[in-house]
Amino acid sequence: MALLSFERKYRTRGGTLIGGDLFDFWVGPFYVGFFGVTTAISALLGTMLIFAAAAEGPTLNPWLIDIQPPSIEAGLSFAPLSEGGYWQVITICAVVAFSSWVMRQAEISKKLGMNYHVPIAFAVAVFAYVTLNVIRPVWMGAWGHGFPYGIWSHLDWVSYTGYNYVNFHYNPVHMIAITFFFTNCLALALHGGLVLSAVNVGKGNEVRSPEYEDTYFRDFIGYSVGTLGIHRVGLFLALNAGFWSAICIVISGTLMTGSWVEWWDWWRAVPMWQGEPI
Ligand code: UQ2
Repeated sequence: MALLSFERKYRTRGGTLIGGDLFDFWVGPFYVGFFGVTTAISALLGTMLIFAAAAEGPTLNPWLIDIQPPSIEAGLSFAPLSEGGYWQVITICAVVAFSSWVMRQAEISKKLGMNYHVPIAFAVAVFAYVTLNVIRPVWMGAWGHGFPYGIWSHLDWVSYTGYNYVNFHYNPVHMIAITFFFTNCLALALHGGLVLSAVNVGKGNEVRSPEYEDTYFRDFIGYSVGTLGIHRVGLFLALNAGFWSAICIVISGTLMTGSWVEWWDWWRAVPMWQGEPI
């Protein structure tokens, strides 16, 4: 079906999650919907608060703007705007905007009779953000444990937080997360390379069909995961990368305090190594 006739057929009202017909319309190419409105309001308000907070700071240089959370001493209380309160309201706006965006994806999926892979995937990214700036700070008893909103300052936070646990690369869940990120790169490089090699064959040559892609990998490594399968592998790897990233930071400073290097001392305590020397 040509795109224009497809849109005439399926871009019709009905099937919303919330709000009935109220926001069930399009502005140009964009679907509005209840969650489009909540996204727009919270994203706009959050962005304006970033500008307001930045205007109170020492610089408007975009690289150097830094909006810090409240001090650790302020605990989980509401802080005055200039002492971390901006950060708190911006964080609320961000959580509402990101969650609204998830629901907007879900509503569009539902209207189109599709499954919910896209909102579920984006929800994992939102979960990673919420873990860093809500779940872990609340678990540790202070908003001051969240990361600051600034291009350079958030990098400083990552470095500082890593060194707080001596060497963050010794965190086994961090290792798992990184392994998923790297494997995800391998899978997308294989997939992107394979598809382009089959389709982008140059003028005068016949585009190869998916059987050629399967055959390439059967000839190469004796196995093809298949054209649907590679997308399942890709989504699995991507979601796990985000998920284990969230887990590796939320256990640091909560379940595991101290040093990730010394955490491995459990290995020296394994009974297997405790026998008498012969
Ligand atoms: C494949 C296939 C594709 C692909 C790729 C493969 C025809 C177009 C990349 C090969 C992938 C394999 C063997 C699995 C890789 C697994 C990991 C964990 C990296 O068979 O079907 O479709 O794009």
